[in-house]
Amino acid sequence: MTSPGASERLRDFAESRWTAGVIGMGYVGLPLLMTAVESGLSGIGFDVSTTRVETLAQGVSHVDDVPGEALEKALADGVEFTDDPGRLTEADALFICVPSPLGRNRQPDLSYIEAAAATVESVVRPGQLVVLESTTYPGTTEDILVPAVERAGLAIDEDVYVAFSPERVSPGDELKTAQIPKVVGGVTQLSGDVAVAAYGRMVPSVHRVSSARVAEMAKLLENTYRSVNIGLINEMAQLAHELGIDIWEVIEAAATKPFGFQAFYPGPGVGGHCIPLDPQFLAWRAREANFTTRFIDTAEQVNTKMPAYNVDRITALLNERGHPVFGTRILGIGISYKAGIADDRESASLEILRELTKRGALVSVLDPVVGGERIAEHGFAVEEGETDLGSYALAVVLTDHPGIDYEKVAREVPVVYDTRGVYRRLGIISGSVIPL
Ligand code: SAJ
Repeated sequence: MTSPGASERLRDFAESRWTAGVIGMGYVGLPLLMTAVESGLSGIGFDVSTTRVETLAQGVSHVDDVPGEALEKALADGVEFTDDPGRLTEADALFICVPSPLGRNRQPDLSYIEAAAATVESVVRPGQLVVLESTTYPGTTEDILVPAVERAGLAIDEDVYVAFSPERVSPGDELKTAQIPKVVGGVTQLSGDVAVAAYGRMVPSVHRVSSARVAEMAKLLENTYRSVNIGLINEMAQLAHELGIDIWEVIEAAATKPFGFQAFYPGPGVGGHCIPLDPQFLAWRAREANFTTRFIDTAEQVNTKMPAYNVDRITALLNERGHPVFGTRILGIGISYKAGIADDRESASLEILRELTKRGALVSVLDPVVGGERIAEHGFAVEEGETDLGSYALAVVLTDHPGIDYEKVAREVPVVYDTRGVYRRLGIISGSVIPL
């Protein structure tokens, strides 16, 4: 099969109804596939999990940001889900949206990206665009994806086009993929042109950068910016406590500055599958270049110690009231890693409650978003919140889900340690509430 000319392919991606093949049906890939289909393109969703594929084909979404009705409509519009990699030859563009976690010793684990590259190598054909979206260190697209397509006997720009475009999904955020500008960088100028044409059909604007490496680094800067600023405010919160100052009031005051300040908030620690992990990709790559990323490392140290700091604050609050941790009933409010979603991966809340349990506390959890089944899976007693909460010596707000009766908690539990500033934000005044 000879590859159509580059200008013809550019026009195809810019104007025709082409097929998007998304590899990885997770919290990034499924919304991207939905965006492609909602933009009028055809879509094939591939995942190695047959169960996940079958469930999606039945119109059942496992991704909070993709409601069942959106999936049903996409199915009616012809979207297909498959665990057969061979189907990907039908796609004109392949988007790789697989996990990029940290492995042992917090080293980047590229095994999912390498497996996806192997799949691409087995199916890639002339005329295809191949894009990596998974967050990774600068150079991954050139180091892993380009050799894969070349081993398939195809040449960059003559046969296939290869680029990187970082995912920007913020789970639970009202902004959806179709509304978020995309950064796109090709491994060559022409590959970049083709990728820009393809994404231009799906997102409101495309910010073109000169290479895949720039695009890879831009994503890491975005998330390192968050990690470092969260680390800063977590440290400032500890200092403010030592000085007897309410950090929440300080942040509220600083945030009145209409320029040059973005509020970040202290908390139980940093969870999720991005902020705790992504900066480590940059730190790891920097070490390979004999470069020390002091800010990333310091933020990592502060953020990973926040759970222990909060356990110590809780222990002190109990001690001041004559309660040992051992044998004392504690109510943990919220175990997902951030408000409004059910995802508890890397959740600092869980780390805090596990440590309190290890010290002998009798911990129950109230988290209507995550739900009783998952709470029980973690080994905690489930608190529904309807009964009187007076049997708890202390409650700790770890995830400030909306819809929880925080006033009831403050009325019935003698001490409420608030790591999220939710009582201040809701304007609930109570003598039993102690902010982080
Ligand atoms: N957190 C704080 N204080 C803050 C902000 C966040 O303690 O001021 C904590 C959160 O509770 C959470 C963690 O940090 O445990 C991460 O928070 P996050 O708001 O960054 O949430 P993520 O990881 O789900 O989403 C982020 C995206 N967030 C935003 O841009 C608002 C973005 O960085 C990425 O698009 C996304 O990760 C990703 O997939 O990389």
